[in-house]
Amino acid sequence: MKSALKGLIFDVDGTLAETEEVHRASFNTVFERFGLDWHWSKETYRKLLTTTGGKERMARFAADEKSSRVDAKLIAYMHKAKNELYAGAIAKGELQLRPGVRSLVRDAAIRGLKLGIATTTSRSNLDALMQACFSEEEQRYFEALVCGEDVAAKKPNPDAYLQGLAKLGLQPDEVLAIEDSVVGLAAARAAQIPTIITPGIYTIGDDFRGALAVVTRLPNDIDQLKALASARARQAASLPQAR
Ligand code: XBP
Ligand code: MG
Repeated sequence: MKSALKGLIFDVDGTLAETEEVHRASFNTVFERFGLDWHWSKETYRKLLTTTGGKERMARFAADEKSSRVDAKLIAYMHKAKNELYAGAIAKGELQLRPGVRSLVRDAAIRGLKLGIATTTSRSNLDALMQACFSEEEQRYFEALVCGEDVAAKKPNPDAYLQGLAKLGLQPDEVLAIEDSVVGLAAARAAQIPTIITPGIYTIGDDFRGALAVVTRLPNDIDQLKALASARARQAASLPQAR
């Protein structure tokens, strides 16, 4: 990074928390309730995750299955029902933030960095997760929230990140994106934002070429995050490591 770090933009699903198993279980319950013989195994879901957005994911599956019964109207009903189930499960406290997230967010806020969210999930899902996992004070740290409904095109399109930058009033090289997936990395990179990857249960082993760094666990504070970013930048420029 050439400029001073002034902000962080976080992805949600798979990055703040391992939410995808709750999404998947909610999708499957809804398919049963609507009388479909669909069931998404982990393997199927892993492939479907390359299509971001729950409605888009169902439309892709319907097309793959050549299912004429499933039209846009039914998809919209099922998506609403899926999100209600998801929010209910999250409100019960089924999920926790991934290691490092809370302390990194708190340290960033204390140091005056601006925080944003760029996600392809629905606003109702984000609200449910924020309320369940962050204190009211921590929720207020996030100045810019960009969700699936806010963008014309979801990730890997850069819209969510471009809107996040605009809302924070920052330039791409003043922020770091924190992501867990290849599509998320592509979206952040298309917005010219250097990206730290923390792979999740569905993305371990994926090809994250182009990321600034890939870490199994997010660092607890901004100094460690900056060290990670600059070590990798020095490596990329083939400069000697500072002693
Ligand atoms: C990951 C996604 C989302 C969720 C489902 O979002 O692809 O589509 O799986 O969300 P993120 P909706 O960018 O946070 O990784 O059903 O609300 O669309
Ligand atoms: Mg994600």
